[in-house]
Amino acid sequence: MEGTATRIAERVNRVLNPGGYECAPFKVEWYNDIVDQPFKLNYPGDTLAVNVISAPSMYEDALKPFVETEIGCSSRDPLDDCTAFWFEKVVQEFASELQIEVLYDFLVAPSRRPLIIVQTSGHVSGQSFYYQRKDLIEDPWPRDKAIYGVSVHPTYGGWFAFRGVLIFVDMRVPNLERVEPPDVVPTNEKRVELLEKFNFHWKEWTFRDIIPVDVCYSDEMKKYLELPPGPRRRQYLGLDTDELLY
Ligand code: B12
Repeated sequence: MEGTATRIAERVNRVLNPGGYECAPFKVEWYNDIVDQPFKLNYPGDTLAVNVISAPSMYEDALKPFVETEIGCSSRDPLDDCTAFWFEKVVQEFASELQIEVLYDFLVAPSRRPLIIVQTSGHVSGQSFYYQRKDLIEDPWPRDKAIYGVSVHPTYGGWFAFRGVLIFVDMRVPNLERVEPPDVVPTNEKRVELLEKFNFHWKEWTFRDIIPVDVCYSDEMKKYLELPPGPRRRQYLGLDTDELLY
């Protein structure tokens, strides 16, 4: 991997790892080469980007301390506020040297199109393999049925989430070496099982266990994630009625 990009990614990881976040670098062109026109990022192809995920430890290491201290923040979902809080630490880390643009996983254009499709950025960064219907040799679903793709991480299986991409807008890394994501679900049969579980049984969490993992979300974290954003905030404010919220 190119030295500069490695050093930058290591610095980003040093800032983010204590919060349970992990990053990996990629070149914008690796992403732009495969996505359709509306999703392409408007930066030169050899611009450095880093993909950021959260591991299961993010709940204890970042979210809980965050909501206990920063509850006055503005958006509807404390999880998104918490990500913004940690990404801002990265922006500050590089403030005197490099400009960073942040593309959160939850940002959408006025057309509702996501600004970044993180399963693809995760794949090209080598962090997690993105399994799509088009990778299958054969499958059991009707042709016209939309089947969403799902990413699997070699360490966390499905027990992780994408949080966004940081673009180092002035940093060119033409020599960055590409790292392929490990194909941890290599057979057609297992891939069908994975997509079946992700598309039709995702509330049971089972797609996340498609490969054995050492750590998964705690019961408390699962319960938290099952709440819509309003109640998520209320849970931490210790409130139990809607009217107190607004
Ligand atoms: C919109 C959205 C939804 C919608 C629609 C789903 C969809 N995939 O379209 C709905 C509301 C249904 C949904 C539901 C869920 N979602 Co959702 N969703 C998203 C969101 C915001 C955007 C997805 C999107 O619109 N993609 C656009 C389409 C066109 O992309 P695409 O199909 O991948 O096509 C691209 C690729 O094929 C690429 N491409 C082309 N050729 C090649 C070749 C290669 C090799 C590669 C890698 C790529 C590639 O180019 C295409 C675009 O041009 C993402 C976050 C994000 N910002 O990406 C989360 C996301 C996909 N959702 C996620 C999850 C977990 C869920 C739920 C389980 C709910 C939940 N919160 O727990 C459910 C499960 C799905 C279900 N059964 O309903 C996770 C998935 C994590 C993972 N491990 O993959 C994501 C990534 C959120 C996150 N931050 O982690 N979701």
